[in-house]
Amino acid sequence: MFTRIDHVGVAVPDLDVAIAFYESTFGMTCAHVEVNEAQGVREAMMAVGDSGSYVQLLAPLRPDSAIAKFLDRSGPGIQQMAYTVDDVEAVSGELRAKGLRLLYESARVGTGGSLINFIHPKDAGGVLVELVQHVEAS
Ligand code: V0V
Repeated sequence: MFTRIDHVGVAVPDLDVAIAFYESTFGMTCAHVEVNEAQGVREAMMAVGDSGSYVQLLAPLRPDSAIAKFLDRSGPGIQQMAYTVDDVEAVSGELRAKGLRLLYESARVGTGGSLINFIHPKDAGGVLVELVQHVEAS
């Protein structure tokens, strides 16, 4: 169902401060920065060596965004676990058939044009699980 861990998402109040911390403290490289208006985030993908694994730093664009709410409730920290899938609609359908709630009826646009959906944290042991289907740039 899942092919690998895609990234771990960490909520941060200030993206530039967090990027600088991850670079100078952990020696990670910032591979990509993007604003996703629909998700209400400014985010950075921090590469963990050459492993292909990433930490995704997520800062809120607006007070009513998912990340702002998370920061208000829990403070900075791990907000989500993301898995790569080959076909997000197919995997979402399989999970719905198992009784889990997916947050979106159909996948939405995520980092780098990927297609994403989320499993409600209450249906996944208290973890917000993101499904990520990478889409080749045409
Ligand atoms: C809320 N809860 C969580 C949680 N957020 N538990 C674990 N991890 C989280 N991140 C718990 C919360 O404590 C409540 O538990 C319960 O779920 C219901 O809370 P709620 O009041 O309905 O919470 P809201 O309004 O904060 O909404 C939670 C959801 C929201 C998950 C529905 O955050 C959401 O829509 N997330 C999906 C979108 C997202 O996260 N976007 C930002 C990343 P109690 O108190 O009832 O026990 S964007 C991204 O990842 C991109 C672009 C990408 O990767 O490409």
